[in-house]
Amino acid sequence: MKTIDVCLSPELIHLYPVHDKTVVVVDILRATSCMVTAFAHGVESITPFASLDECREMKMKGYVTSGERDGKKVEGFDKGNSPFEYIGDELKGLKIAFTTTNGTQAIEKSRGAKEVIIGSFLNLNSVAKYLLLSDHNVLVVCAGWKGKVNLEDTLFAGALVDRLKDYLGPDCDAPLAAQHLYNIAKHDMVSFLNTSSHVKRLNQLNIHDDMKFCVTLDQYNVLPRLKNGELRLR
Ligand code: 3SL
Repeated sequence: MKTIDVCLSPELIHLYPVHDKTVVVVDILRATSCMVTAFAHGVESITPFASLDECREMKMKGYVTSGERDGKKVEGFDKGNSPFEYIGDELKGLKIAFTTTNGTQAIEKSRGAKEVIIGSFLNLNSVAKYLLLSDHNVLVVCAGWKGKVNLEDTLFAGALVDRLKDYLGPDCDAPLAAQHLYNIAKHDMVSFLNTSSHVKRLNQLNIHDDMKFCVTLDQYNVLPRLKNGELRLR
């Protein structure tokens, strides 16, 4: 049986050999939810950057610059980190350079993996279907918040473990813990997340609707994959 494991923070990734694994990077609030939404609306590619400066320089090469620091759009960038900014035809066929506080850092730390794919509740079914057909063991890398564990990424990991439970066995206790948490929360994730640290942070920025949207299941049938440093659908 193939296995599934969960790395609850990118700071723990050194504990997991990834060279032979499919890594699913998740940052529910809000980086990977934005990426999935952007691809579902026709974006050609997203190049993730850890640093602001590298990302900013891509503007000169014709890229749309997107991202945030501490939840706020970066000054001078074209787009921020709300999924609603990626809905519609405006970005169809365009290339995006993206940098965020945690999500793109988690992608950067996962680069040694056999393959890297992007997960969110919005494309949970596409992720699960792909992993079922893949030959590799799976590691879910939760972006967390500045190295700390968060509830929303852990819930996604639990949802994925739950969907795949008949086909992929847990590799340690983190997938089991995430699955238990998801089963407690699944009937009302919005209320469950209400006291979470990042939802409190986002509420201060008045973006409660983003959170509700980001916990919607199976909204889009897309699977972004990292190839040669950029995310694409093929
Ligand atoms: O850290 C990230 O990658 C962001 O998704 C954080 S925020 O939701 O924009 O605050």
